[in-house]
Amino acid sequence: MSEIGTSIIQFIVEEQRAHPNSTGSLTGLMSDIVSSCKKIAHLVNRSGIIGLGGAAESENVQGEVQKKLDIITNDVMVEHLNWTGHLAAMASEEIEEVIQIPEQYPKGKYLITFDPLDGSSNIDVNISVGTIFSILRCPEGVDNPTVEDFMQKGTEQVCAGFCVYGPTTMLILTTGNGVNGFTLDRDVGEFILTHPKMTIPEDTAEFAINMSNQRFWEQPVQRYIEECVQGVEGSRDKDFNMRWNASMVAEVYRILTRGGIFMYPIDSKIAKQGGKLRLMYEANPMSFIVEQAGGLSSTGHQRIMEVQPTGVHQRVPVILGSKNEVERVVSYHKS
Ligand code: P6P
Repeated sequence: MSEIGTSIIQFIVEEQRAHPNSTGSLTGLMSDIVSSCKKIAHLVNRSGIIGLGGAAESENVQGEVQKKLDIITNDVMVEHLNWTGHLAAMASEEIEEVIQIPEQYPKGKYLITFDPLDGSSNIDVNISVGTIFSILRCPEGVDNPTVEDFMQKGTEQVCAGFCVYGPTTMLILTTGNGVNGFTLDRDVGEFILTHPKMTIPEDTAEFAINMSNQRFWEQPVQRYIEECVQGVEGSRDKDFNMRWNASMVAEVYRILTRGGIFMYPIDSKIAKQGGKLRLMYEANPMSFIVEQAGGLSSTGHQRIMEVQPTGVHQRVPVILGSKNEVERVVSYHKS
């Protein structure tokens, strides 16, 4: 089943039917996430009109100045999900501690990690931003999950997705059975299947990296990017194009549609913190999606989904996208 025009709810329900002993809880949770994304799309789209642009007077756990929308979209996610009975706990980029389910609500069997508004520094300059989420199973018999219960490798993810608030609002989803893209039809308020079974071309001539960090990169990344820039005048048999949106959701969506390699590698400036992007709610969900679409996702030294987490806000280097280019960068890290 992947006919264009199917609503996301019908798609999710029909996927659930493929798992006879499913309880419908994951379907319910995904439906609540879809509602959150619709609300966030509305707020992002009208932020300038309703005075939600600009910075809040606060910093998040990362020590980054929060945008008003960072806080508001975090509240949207928490308030749409905490009463549903599908979750045992949540973890958010914007909140240091694990978010417990209030006493008055039932708990469920899943854990969710999310970045409610990734790339929010782009809000005020009208560049695409997004919501990224990852769903894990809560360990059996755990009633009050702690950070330890979230420390599961990316391979344990049950579902991952992101919503990109751009010229169109699109929700990209995987439950381990391929990647499907849904476009928000604002006239009816439904996400409609428009990009069934998305796959990433194995080759590409387009790289995405923040070139201003070049002097801080390690040698394998220096070599790879230098070869891309040299093109046919160097050792590569083609010229390359470059993109950098400073918004991971925009980069990953582009790669899903036409291939590419996205890199936020370790560099001497951020080596102490282990990288820039966060494992649990950026790198792992995006890696699940990229791998399900036929791409690869590596730290340069290992598959990102094999990294054993040690903290909810842990950072990792990220090299993801078209299989043959990621393999080339990984080989440079080996030699
Ligand atoms: P820089 C956004 O803040 C983000 O987490 C990713 O979405 C994006 O790819 C990266 O950071 C941008 O980082 O250093 O270019 O601002």
